[in-house]
Amino acid sequence: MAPTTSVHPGACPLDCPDTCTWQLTVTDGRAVALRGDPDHPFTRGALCGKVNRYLDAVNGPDRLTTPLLRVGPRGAGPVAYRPASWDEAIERVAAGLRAATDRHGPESILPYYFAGTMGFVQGWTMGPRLFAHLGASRLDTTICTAAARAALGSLYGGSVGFEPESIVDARLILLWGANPLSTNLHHWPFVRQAQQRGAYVVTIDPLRTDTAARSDEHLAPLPGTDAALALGLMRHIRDVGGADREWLAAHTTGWDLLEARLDRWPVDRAAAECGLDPDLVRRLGARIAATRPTAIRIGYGLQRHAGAGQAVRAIAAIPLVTGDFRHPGGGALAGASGHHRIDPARVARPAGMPTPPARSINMSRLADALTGAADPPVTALVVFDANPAATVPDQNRLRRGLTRADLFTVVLEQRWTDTCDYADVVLPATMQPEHLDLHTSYGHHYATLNLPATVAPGQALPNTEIFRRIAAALGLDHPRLRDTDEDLARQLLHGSGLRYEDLVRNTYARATGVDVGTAPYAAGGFPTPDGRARLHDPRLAAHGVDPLVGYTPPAEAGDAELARRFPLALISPAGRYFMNSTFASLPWHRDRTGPPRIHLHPVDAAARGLADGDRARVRNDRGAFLATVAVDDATRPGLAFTYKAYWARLSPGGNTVNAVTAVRDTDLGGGPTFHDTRVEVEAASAGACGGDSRGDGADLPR
Ligand SMILES: Nc1nc2c(c(=O)[nH]1)N[C@H]1C(S)=C(S)[C@@H](COP(=O)(O)OP(=O)(O)OC[C@H]3O[C@@H](n4cnc5c(=O)[nH]c(N)nc54)[C@H](O)[C@@H]3O)O[C@H]1N2
Ligand SMILES: Nc1nc2c(c(=O)[nH]1)N[C@H]1C(S)=C(S)[C@@H](COP(=O)(O)OP(=O)(O)OC[C@H]3O[C@@H](n4cnc5c(=O)[nH]c(N)nc54)[C@H](O)[C@@H]3O)O[C@H]1N2
Ligand SMILES: [Mo]
Repeated sequence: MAPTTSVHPGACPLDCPDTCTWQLTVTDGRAVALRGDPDHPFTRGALCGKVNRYLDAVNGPDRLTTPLLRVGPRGAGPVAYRPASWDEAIERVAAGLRAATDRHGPESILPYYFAGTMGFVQGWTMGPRLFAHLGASRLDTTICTAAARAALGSLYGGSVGFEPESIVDARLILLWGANPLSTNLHHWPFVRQAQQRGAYVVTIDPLRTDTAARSDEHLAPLPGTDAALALGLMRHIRDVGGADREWLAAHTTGWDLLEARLDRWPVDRAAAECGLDPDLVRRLGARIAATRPTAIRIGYGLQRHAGAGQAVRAIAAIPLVTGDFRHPGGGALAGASGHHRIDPARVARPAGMPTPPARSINMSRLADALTGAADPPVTALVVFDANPAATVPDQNRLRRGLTRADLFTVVLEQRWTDTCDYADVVLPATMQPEHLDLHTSYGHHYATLNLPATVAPGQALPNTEIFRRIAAALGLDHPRLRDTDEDLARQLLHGSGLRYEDLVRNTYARATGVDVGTAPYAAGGFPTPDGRARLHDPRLAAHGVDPLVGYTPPAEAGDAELARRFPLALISPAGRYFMNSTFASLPWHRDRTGPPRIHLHPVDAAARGLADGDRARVRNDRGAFLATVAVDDATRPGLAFTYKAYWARLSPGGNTVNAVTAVRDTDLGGGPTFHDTRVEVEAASAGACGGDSRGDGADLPR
């Protein structure tokens, strides 16, 4: 019989601002080819390198295909598990959750989830809905954008900014703490188009990334000092007459106070704080003052520091001072999610479904929550769409929590990960070609519907179906716990102006009230109660934060005392071929990325007698990880870097960079401070890692 082939449009589910629309070719039920949809207005066809190989993940021999119950010791890998039927596995989960509730109440259950899929159906609706109804602890989802969300919520009234496609009209573009060539690839052609029309592009990043190398200018401040730089720039802009006083008066509050503060931030002070030549700061300030429109694309890298909240506020204040929001292509953008009118929280806790009050637990503090700080203790953990054993800070302490004898852990996963090593029950989950989902985007203004196109391998089920079965096994009979995936998608779209039927027909649609190429805040109208942007926000005092835009210095990176013992600041930004820890086990992606490396400036490598290719131990008081030395002048003396999100079980010594990162909150939002870390690096003696080191993952299929 001739093979049958069909093409199915869908959405890339990964945690990336781009949310590509793709076209999946299915032959005889198997996903065989994937390409970008060339007609999508923002993502325009090409997928990124890592997602070109997404089908390696879908069709991989390591897909989980049956529920697994632990019968051996934790940490021993898949050999410690036996296959089970769904009925037996779900019964086991229900029994574990009941036991936790009987002993310490429902708040002893913690769901832990993030953006393994950005789809709201499989991600942030049915799972949170079930746990909210149970009265389990709520998860404060801080691990990624909490500081920016809080900062922008204060300053602009929400995660809003310039219309992403309008950046083609900018005459000056600042890429600030962002590396779009690795992490926001589909915005880059718009930046290039602006550059070809004569825009001047400046990257502000402690590292000379590919993005920095392709910019017209690169400023490399010390990590965690961006707010000081922003204050120095605003001071110079003001001094050369670049403040748009009319616009400031009409559409902001607090300019008088900020202007007084700028008096105390001469460029020389700001530049000294940032480790920059003051003339470079003055030159950039003068350029901003003279160039309309200026677009500032704020990335997430600068957010992973103790002073992240003030950093985002201060940077996002610059276009308020210059009046840039008057113009298409002017303003700042750290995330576009606030423009979308689809709210998963509303669907997670639907009207009419009882949800007992419950405490919140900050996900970035998971190591704390599992090692005694929580009362009642967390005794049942249900993980989905995340791999916390690799991705949260203070890995050694986290691991002590995950191996607690009285902790019952369930992991819903597509493949065996670091976190599965600690599970009592592992449940096989579907991937994007196999389930329904609905996506917005944090980098553009389109929503995308993804319909199932293939059948899942073995017995894998969508998260939603797993939660429906858990609810039934717990005897919960609220009808909202039986909603189908299509019901959930329709509920998400309710009130958004988009119709499910239209998305079934057209896959994607513009999902916000903002037109392409327009300036949504030209005449103010920010989503604050009075429509004004808040340079001064009295509500912040209650959180112990300066109500006025200002500077919070870094915690470890700027600590001279600590620097005596741990002389190198360490940052761990995104690599190109992994997506957080997703793909980190796949052969093609691993080969492209190489082993964990510690990149050292030639001066720092020489001072330690380290050369390219040497095995090194990177350590501080919290732990250590092993890495191969890469001597690299893309960084500056005193600053080391490594890429985030290798798997621990596949890393030499069994630890990742998160063995040295700290549990510590950003000044606003309770976010993590991954990039605000100090370490020492030394030649590694064989096997010396200092953590609870485990195998090299030899039992994983390769
Ligand atoms: N290929 C790929 N793409 C991804 C991801 C991935 O893992 N791989 N992750 C996704 C996720 S979850 C996110 S949140 C985004 C993150 O994407 P980005 O916003 O690009 O964030 P990072 O890669 O953490 O950091 C960006 C840059 O900030 C710099 N940086 C670090 N500290 C500072 C600082 O103090 N000041 C300044 N000015 N710059 C600093 C880093 O050197 C880095 O080059 O990307 C998403 N896209
Ligand atoms: N040192 C350091 N650490 C960091 C960062 C850093 O910059 N430096 N960045 C942080 C950031 S920005 C983020 S966002 C976090 C991300 O950290 P995590 O939220 O842990 O994200 P991933 O590592 O990508 O893990 C997602 C998992 O979800 C699974 N998954 C995907 N889709 C589904 C599904 O439909 N169902 C189920 N059940 N599972 C699914 C994937 O297989 C994958 O294993 O990491 C943080 N960790
Ligand atoms: Mo993230």
